[in-house]
Amino acid sequence: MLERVGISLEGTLLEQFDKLNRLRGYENRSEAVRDLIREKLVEREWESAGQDEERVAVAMLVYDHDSASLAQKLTHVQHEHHRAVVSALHVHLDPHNCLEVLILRGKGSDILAMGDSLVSTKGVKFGRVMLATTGRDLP
Ligand code: NI
Repeated sequence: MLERVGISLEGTLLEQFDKLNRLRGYENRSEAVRDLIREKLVEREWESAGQDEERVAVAMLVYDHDSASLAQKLTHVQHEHHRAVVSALHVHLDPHNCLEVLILRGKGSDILAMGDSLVSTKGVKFGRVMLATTGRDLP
C-alpha cells in the first residue's frame, strides 16, 4: 500500500533535484525518491550482517592500455579471483583507452574488496563498484 509523506527542502535543492530527474528520465519525484531510498537500502544490506551471503556487484574501469604493466596488473587481479568474475566485457574506447565492465559474484566482503582493489589501482582513470541486489528484501 502506498503511503503519502511530505518533506521540506530548500528551493534550490528541489530545483536541482527536479532538473536531475528530468535528465534521468523520471516522470515524477516519487519514483526518483523511491529509487534513492532503494539505493540506500541496498547499501545498508551490503554493510549489514550478511557479508557472508552471496552478492552480486558490477565493477567498471577505464584505463589506458598503453601502460602494459597496468593492464597486466588488472588482469592478474581478475585471474586471482577468477571464480568471482562471472563475466567481463572489454571495449576499446579509443586508440588508448579501454573500458572494462565486470560482473562479480561471491561473498559480499570478498567481491567488494576485489572491486575496490581494481578501482584503486594506480593508473585507473575512472572506476566504480556498483552494488546489485535481487531486490528480494526490497519493497
Ligand atoms: Ni582495450
